[in-house]
Amino acid sequence: MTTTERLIASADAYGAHNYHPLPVVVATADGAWMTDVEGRRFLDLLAGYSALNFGHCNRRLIDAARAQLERVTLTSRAFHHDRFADFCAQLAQLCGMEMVLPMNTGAEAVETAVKTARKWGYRVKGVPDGRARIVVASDNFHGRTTTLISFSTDAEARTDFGPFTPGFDIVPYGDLAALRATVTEETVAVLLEPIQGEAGVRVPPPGYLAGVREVTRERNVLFVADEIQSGLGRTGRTFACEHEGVVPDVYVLGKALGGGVVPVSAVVSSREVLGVFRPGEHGSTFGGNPLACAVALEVIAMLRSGEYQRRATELGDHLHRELGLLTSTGHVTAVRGRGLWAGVDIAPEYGTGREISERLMDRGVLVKDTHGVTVRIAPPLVISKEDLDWGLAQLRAVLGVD
Ligand code: IF1
Repeated sequence: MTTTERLIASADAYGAHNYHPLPVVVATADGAWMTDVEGRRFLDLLAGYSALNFGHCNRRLIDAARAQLERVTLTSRAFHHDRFADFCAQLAQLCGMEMVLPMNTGAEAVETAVKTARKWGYRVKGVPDGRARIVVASDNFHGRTTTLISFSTDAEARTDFGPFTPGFDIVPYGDLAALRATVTEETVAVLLEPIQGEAGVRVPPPGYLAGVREVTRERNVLFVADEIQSGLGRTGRTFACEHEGVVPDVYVLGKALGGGVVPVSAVVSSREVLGVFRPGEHGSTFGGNPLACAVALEVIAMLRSGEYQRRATELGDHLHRELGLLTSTGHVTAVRGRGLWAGVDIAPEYGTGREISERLMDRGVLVKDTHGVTVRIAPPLVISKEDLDWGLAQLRAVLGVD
C-alpha cells in the first residue's frame, strides 16, 4: 500500500464524507505548485477557490505570520490589541469605506452582512420589526450555514437541512427587471456575487451591476457585494464591481484576505451601516485576532501595489485567448470569467468535468469541476506565464486537441 493509499483510506475511515477529493495527498506547496506525499508535483489551478491568490506559502505572508506568532496570537475582543486598529483602518481605506467588522470564514461574514442589513433596516430605514427582506440571486453561493442555504437554489446544498430561515426573495441572476419588481418597502438589501463562482464563473450581463446600484440607491436598499471569491485581485481589479464602475454599500470579503494562511473575513461599509451595532450584539472568538490582522495587513499592502491586479489582467487576457481557441475546435462549449478566473464547459463527448479533472491530475495539474460539465481555472495570481502555458498544454492534451 502506498502512502497515498494509506492516508486516503484513513481519511475515509475517520473523516466525514462531505467531499469527494481527487486521489492526491498534498504534503508541501510553494507558489503555484504543490508536492504530494509521493514527491509528485502538481500545478495548482484552483488556488483554494481563490484563497491562495498570492500563492502557496507566500514569503511575505509567512514572515508576517511568523513574526506575529512570536508576539500574541489571540486576545479575544474583550481587550484591544496592537494590530486591530491598523487592520480596520487599512482595510476600510482599501475599500474606500469607513468601518470594518472582522470575522473568520466567508460564511460568517455573509451571515454578519445579513444581520447588519436587517438591523440597519429596522434602526435606520424604519422597516417594521421582523419584516426585513433581502433579495438574492438564483444559483447563488454564499456559504454553508443554515440561513445561507435557506436561499440557495441548489438542492444538494439544501436537502435535509430544513427548516429554513425566512425573509429572502430569489430573482434570476442578471435579470434587472425581475430585481426591480421584487424590491418592496420592506427590502433592506440586495445580496449578490458580482461574478457567480460556484455557479460556474458566471459574469452578469454588461450594465447589470450598475442597474442594481441604481435600483438600490433609488429604493434606499443596501447593495451588498459578496466579493469573497471575486475580490482581492482575482478578476484583474481589487474588486470585481470595479469592472462595472460600481461601488456597493457593503463589501463582504474573505478567502484571499487571509492569503490562504489564516481564515480572515470582514464586512466593510459606512459608519451609517456598521454603526448600527452596539457592544454585545454580535461577535466571534477569533474575529479580528492579532495573527489574522498581521497577515491581512500584509495582504492589503500587497494589493495596494496593484501588481497582482496587473498580473491577473495580463495573464487573464492570455488565459481567455487560449481557452477561446478550444471553443473554436469544439472541445469546449463555453468559457466564462474575468482575469485569472475561468469556467470552462467541456463538450460532453470529451468527458465530464470530473473525468477531465482526473486526467489533468494524472498529468500534474489540479483543477476542480463543478455542476458536471464545468472545470474552474483559478491559478494563484503569482503563476508564471510559462507554468500557465504548460497547464493549458495539459488541458489540450487531455482533450486530445494537439
Ligand atoms: C465549499 C463553492 C467556491 C464563496 C462565496 C461565500 C463563501 C464562498 C462567493 C463562503 C465559499 C468555497 C466553499 C467551499 C468551496 C468553495 C466554493 F464551491 F463552495 F461554492 F469557491 F465556489 N461567498 N466558497 O465562494 O466562504 O465559509 O467557505 O469561507 O464549501 O465546498 P467560506
